[in-house]
Amino acid sequence: MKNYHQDPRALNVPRYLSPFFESLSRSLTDADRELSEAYRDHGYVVLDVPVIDTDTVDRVVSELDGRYDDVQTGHDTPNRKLDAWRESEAVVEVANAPSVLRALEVLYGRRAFPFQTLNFLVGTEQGAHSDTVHFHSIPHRFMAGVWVALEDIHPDSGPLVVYPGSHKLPCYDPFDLAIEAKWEAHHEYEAAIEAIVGAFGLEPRPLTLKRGQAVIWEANLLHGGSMVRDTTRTRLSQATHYYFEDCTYYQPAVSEPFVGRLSLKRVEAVGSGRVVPNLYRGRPVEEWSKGPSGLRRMLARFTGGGRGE
Ligand SMILES: O=C(O)CCC(=O)C(=O)O
Repeated sequence: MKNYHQDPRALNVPRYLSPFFESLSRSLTDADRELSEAYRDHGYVVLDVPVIDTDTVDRVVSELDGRYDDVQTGHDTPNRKLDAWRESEAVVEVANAPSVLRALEVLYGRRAFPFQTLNFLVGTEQGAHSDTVHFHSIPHRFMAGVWVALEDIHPDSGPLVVYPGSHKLPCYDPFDLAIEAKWEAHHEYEAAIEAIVGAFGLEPRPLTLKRGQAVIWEANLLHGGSMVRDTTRTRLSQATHYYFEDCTYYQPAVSEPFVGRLSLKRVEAVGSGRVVPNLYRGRPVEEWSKGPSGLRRMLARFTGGGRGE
């Protein structure tokens, strides 16, 4: 017999979202319950204490000096580095900061692990988006972003912005937005989200964090980079994306789940490089795809021929 009131794993739903949150949160400290309620209500929480010590922050900055390689909108010098964790031990330490991993486990009731890092030298001016279009999970919402300030963020440097409460919107995927499920459609995705932000009158909130502070955002929280008003300023920061154990990890931007086209993600844990298996009901997804494909099975059901497949 399941104990919904005591076991956060009795449902495949993150603890902060559980219908049984009241009873599940009785085992939490007051501070952890408040953290969970703020996350549930606003879609993000700022961890007030510096979660990363000064020495580690300095090491990230020096280890990445001169090693940025991508160019972000509006800039002509390299200013972004994807998966620097493969080259920098300090980046791994930031991604695996014990206070962040602990907060994620409190919020979700499952163990989290980082699977991607992005280091920024300057503001990104990235359009508002929800991470659920890039990385989602089955069960849904077991994904979170954490952004750490590696210097005091100046208001003119293009701070990260969040749209409080926007995580309560549907998790829009390309099909919902009537755009093609391909990476090249990203500009159309951003245009659709911009129109939705306007329709609901959602207001961006800039986060001018202090060095070593971190914000955790919910998978579906709209966020982006604000305008860089002073282009001489850096905006040193690290965004790390986290998944949770025992899920299937997929990329909605290039998936058509209803017709069985699920673009699974090959997920490696930052630091160990361990490949984390895509699990569905505790079994590797590959085992489920043996036999008739999801699509054939589904069509068979619709045409009444599902039995005996
Ligand atoms: O740092 C920013 O400006 C945006 C980061 C972001 O959107 C992300 O990492 O998902």
